[in-house]
Amino acid sequence: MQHNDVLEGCAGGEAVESCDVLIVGAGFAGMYMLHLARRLGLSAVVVETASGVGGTWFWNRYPGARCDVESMQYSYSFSEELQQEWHWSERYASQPEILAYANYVAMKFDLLRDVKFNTRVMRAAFQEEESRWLVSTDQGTQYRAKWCVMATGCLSAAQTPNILGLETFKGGIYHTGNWPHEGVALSGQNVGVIGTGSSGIQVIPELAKQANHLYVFQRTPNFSIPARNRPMDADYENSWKKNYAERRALARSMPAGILSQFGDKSALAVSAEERRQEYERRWAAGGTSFMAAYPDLLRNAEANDTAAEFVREKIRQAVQDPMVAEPLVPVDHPIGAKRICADTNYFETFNRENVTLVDIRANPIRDISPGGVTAGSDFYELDSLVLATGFDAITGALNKIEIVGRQGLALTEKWRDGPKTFLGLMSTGFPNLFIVTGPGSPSVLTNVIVAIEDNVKWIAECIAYLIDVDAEYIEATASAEETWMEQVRKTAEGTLYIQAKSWYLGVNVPGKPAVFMPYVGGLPTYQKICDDVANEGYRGFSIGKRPN
Ligand code: N01
Repeated sequence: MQHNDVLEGCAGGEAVESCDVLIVGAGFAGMYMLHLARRLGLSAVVVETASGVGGTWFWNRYPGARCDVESMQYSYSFSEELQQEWHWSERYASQPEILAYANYVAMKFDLLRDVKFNTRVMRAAFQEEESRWLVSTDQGTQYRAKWCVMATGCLSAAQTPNILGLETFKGGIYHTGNWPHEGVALSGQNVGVIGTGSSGIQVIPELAKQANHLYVFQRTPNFSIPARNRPMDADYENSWKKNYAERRALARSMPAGILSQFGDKSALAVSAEERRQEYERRWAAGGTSFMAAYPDLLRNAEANDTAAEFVREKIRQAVQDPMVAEPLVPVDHPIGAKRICADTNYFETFNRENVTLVDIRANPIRDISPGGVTAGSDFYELDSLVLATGFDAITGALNKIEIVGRQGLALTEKWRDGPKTFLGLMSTGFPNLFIVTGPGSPSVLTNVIVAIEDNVKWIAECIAYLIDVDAEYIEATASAEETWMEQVRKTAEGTLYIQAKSWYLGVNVPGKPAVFMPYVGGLPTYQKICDDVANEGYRGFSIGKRPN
């Protein structure tokens, strides 16, 4: 095992720091990877663009930002002490509380001393002759590492829309995914919001409270379920803390890694009245487990439509003016095929006199000028513009880095027609480069902290194995990768997910290949496959002393 955490004089006149594991990103994945790498006795360095830990929760500071997985579950499970001592104040944690948690974890496990903040990784190139990754940053620093772990996150590359004249707008432009840390004073202003996905649906009710007038530019209406957020109930918290190990294990046995009550009958096998009662019960309970009512909601269009129709009716009831309600009713995709949203008073916000819905599907934005937005034949004078326009998801953050594998192969080139990985963990041609929750893993369809923990643990155990057998490299074989991608594709084809123009498919980014990226077979199935692969001596990977 190596412990050469020292500066060496090196190539190009730059100092090169050597370490065993170079980790890109200090979000929940990078922090846990650092913790486990240290436990293996390895030297590890995390390189992070931001000035603090937390990843997506560092950047997404818009008003109303909140997790839609319950706080008792959206947290690390690896430390019993941690999960006992941390107190969540609400059913669903707000962004500031999640960021405080991330900072607490960093302090508790003494992580900060190995994180290089305010540093962006620009390039990572595999050095075949020595089986090392040479990683360069925008600060001129370089790292040579045996293993490189991309903990870059699935929703971390904010996507700015290409709208004519956007750059000419003279007011403030704020992206929800990159919200100013000092906050933004919007009170008394006329504010426009473009985008009505999860971020838009959370920020809009908050902005409506501040703005003089809020204009919501909506291209596609979305399904949303009331979150029914509330202060943490002490008995509920205690019941979790008493049974954490058991409940975490149970959660891991569920498709999304979230402990939910799953219906076991088809939505079509029960009477309309029974179904309505079940939907009412889940609507009243709040949250995204609405979709767990029946197992065929994302497999059978007719079953799906029963749930979709229920929510459509709820929207019509919530919005007083039918002329406003109708464009808010989603009709172009099955419910849940785009990530279902959880809200607090979203639809009710359109009853406010200071909120106007602008249907840009009917009246597309023509351009943005210094004073505002023109949609159809109407001009909307604005002081500020909020872009809730989402992310170049799953592959965006990876593709921003120039990653060069064997024989000069660029990852962007290899993924030109869509990402290719084995298990989302490694891509052929890129030995010793691990990806946490990469394309081809269930990641974004799960409680991502569970997915992260499982992937990171798998990677750490894999590295321990490689050290044990004195291997120089590990690389996914081309045939294993091909078979896995076929399995990812086929699994998605059996569902309604592929019927929505979603970021799961990449179609929200102009020019991005339309490939359904997540594995929809569920976390337990995926984890069993990952475990089997490891237990069978890393079947599907070639392991060797030196690359050819
Ligand atoms: O992004 P989105 P998001 N002109 O891609 C619109 C997670 N998350 O940041 O649908 C006009 O979902 C776009 O319109 P359309 C969660 O996984 C979680 O909201 O393409 N409009 C859409 O309305 C989520 O799914 C939480 O027609 C344009 C919106 O912008 C994921 O992050 C909170 C446009 C983008 O919606 C992404 O959510 C927040 C254009 N040129 C986020 N370009 C919670 O845990 C885009 N749009 C609760």
